Amino acid sequence: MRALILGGIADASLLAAEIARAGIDAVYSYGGRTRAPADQPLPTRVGGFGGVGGLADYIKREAITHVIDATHPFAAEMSRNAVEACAQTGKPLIALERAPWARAPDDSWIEVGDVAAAVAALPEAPTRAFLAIGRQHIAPFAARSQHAYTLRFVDPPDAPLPFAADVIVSRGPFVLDGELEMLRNRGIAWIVARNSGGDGARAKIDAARMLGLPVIMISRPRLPERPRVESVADVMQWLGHRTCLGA
Ligand code: 3Y8
Ligand code: NAP
Repeated sequence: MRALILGGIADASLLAAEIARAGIDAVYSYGGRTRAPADQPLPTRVGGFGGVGGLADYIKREAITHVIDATHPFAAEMSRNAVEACAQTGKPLIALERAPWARAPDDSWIEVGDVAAAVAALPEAPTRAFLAIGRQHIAPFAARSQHAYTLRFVDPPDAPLPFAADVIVSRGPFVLDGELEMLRNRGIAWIVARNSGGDGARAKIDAARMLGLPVIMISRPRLPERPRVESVADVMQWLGHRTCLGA
């Protein structure tokens, strides 16, 4: 057995630790979005494969027997490529995908389908908005430059921003007290977030509820059907290994 983990988020790191503990031969793959991604207890590769064909070639060349798509729910292109490449090579694929956050009764969410709809959902009158969607998707907000924006990136910006904004450089995972303090100190009145799910980014959603702030919540892209589990233990079972996590 040789597993390929398409990683890049906290759950994938937890899986890598279990796979290493089980002594399974595996490779961890980052997309190469950040300057210094977290170390993994497995051989690691960084960067794209070169589309579906590149991934299929990699699977064959590296004698990969199992593919685990543990990428972020918004990493739609990678997930689609994995479905296609595994179909072409006949290798089994499973997705480790955390459940989306469910709106709580006292959440004030405006649910939208994409970034353009999120921009349109902001008020006309100037306000103060926190965009917690990384750097890849902020350019469309230049159309609403009347607002005072706070952005949060993993790495310092390496190019001029498409509009004036305050930038917080922090890789997370984030905690409630820190989010409450940041939102209060900056007088944030609106939050734009993606429904990532998981614990690493939900603190801002809980803080928004406590402060009574509206959240423009971008829902997840549609992905092709593929086997999907929500826990590391389920992936280990799929690989035929019991895990020290129990269950
Ligand atoms: C490179 C790996 C860990 C580290 C943390 C999780 C938690 C924080 C929530 C906010 C939202 C956002 C962003 C976010 C979360 C964790 C986890 C998670 C959101 C790292 C990582 C990589 C990336 C890539 C990066 C994206 C960006 C997205 C920032 C490592 C730290 C906004 C997603 O500057 C950039 O270009 C950043 C790009 C893709 C989304 C985007 O589209 O811009 N993640 N994040 C992965 C790779 O190269 O393959 O560097 O060590 C992983 C983490 N990101 O492991 O505990 O959910 O697991 N990351 C979003 O919308 O939710 C932050 O600020 O409140
Ligand atoms: P994406 O748009 O779906 O991927 C675009 C291309 O990046 C893919 O086609 C692939 O290139 C390459 N790629 C993405 N993930 C890869 C991986 N793990 N290993 C090797 N190549 C990868 O993905 P994204 O939204 O930019 O996310 C990039 C990475 O950041 C992913 O690993 C994801 O888990 C992580 N991340 C993303 C988010 C988010 O909000 N999007 C949040 C946290 C972490 P080729 O076609 O050349 O193979």
